[in-house]
Amino acid sequence: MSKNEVLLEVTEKHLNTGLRGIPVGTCRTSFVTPSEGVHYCGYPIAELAAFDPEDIVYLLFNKELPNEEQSAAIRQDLSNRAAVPGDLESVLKNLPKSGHPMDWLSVGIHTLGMMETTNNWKEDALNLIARMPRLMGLIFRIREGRGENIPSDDTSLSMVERFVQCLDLPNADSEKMKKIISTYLVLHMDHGGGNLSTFTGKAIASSKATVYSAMAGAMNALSGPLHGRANQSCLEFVLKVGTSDPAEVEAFVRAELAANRPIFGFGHAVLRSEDPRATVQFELGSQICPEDENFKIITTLREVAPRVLAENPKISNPNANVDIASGALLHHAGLTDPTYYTTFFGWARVSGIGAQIVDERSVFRDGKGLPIYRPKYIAEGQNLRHVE
Ligand code: NMX
Ligand code: MLT
Repeated sequence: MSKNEVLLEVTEKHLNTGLRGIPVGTCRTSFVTPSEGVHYCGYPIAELAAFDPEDIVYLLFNKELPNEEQSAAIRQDLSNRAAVPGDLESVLKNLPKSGHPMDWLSVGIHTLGMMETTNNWKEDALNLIARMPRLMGLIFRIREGRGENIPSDDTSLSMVERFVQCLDLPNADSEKMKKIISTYLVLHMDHGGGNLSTFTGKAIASSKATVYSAMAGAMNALSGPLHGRANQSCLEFVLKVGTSDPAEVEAFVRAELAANRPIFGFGHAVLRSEDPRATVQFELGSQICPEDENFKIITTLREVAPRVLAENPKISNPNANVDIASGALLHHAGLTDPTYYTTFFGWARVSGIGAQIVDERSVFRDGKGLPIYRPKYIAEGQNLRHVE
């Protein structure tokens, strides 16, 4: 389908395609175009990348950028909501360390919901956003065996500062870390209505399950290697490549394809050019860590892989996606274990999914909210034209 074409008639060829291209609703927070990528409330993502995450939370919930007063107010509001209720730490301390960090994130969100739910969509969504930095910091510290004497949460700090303070990583350049995480959060907050984790979260919420249950389910969707976990796989891949020599990188890419393994960090269901979220991260990397070995490898991959992937006509988009560069930047910031990378994607996405759930549950249909999700499946062999 071309960029502006909207499918008005579903035929057999659209069945069993993962709903690809089939319009199912409207989205007030963001849209994605094949050539220019995601826009939050009409703003192309590259124009927003340098904003603080708090201002983008305001944008997604209010559909306009905040003025100075509104910006101060959203910071204050999120600070007021930041205290984590109950004894979250002791629950996390009893989780199996062998579990993936994304499973911890999902359980952590579910646990927060069991401790306190207001049953007001917006209240719960904003409370969860405000509590994510502490949850993230606790997950890192407890899993790493640094679960004792965790500094208490200084809720007057920004969201990113609260995470960095809780993490308290020895020898890390905390200013660089804050810049990299802040940009990461803004770039990953939302991506239209139909990406798998957002769609899953909204589908769960349509049963009037809580924001917390919906978000825990959304995190499970995000944890798959074809969706959010591609950023983990991508850095593991980069570490395996181990060279920025173009000929060796090309040989590596070809060998992966021959072994039927995906080239992580390339391709997209909707985009048909390089994802601007990747472009922004490459620009950031060339400012802050041009000599970093992993950054050099992804720079070579960005040149080599699209050319090799384009040889296969069934690949709709051979270009770099959002996951190509984020791992190299996080690694440079001192976060060297790739298994944690998708938790940052999840942390960011809680804002976009939360805002979309609030819209679907309490704004659409004059405030009544959408009905429960219930798409139709056709019995195998039945002719679509003869159904109903
Ligand atoms: N490496 C190898 N094969 C690929 C790639 C790739 N990077 N991209 C697409 N293909 C294959 C795909 O598996 C499919 O094969 P088959 O027909 O055998 O099922 C074929 O090309 C056609 O796929 P497309 O229509 O181009 O893409 P689709 O919409 O099905 O999938 C992705 C999109 C993103 C899942 C796919 O491009 C992919 O697997 N990329 C690598 C993993 C990745 O980087 N994922 C992160 C996506 C971004 N995110 O945040 O979620
Ligand atoms: C996302 O950010 O969710 C990914 O790019 C996947 C998608 O949009 O389908």
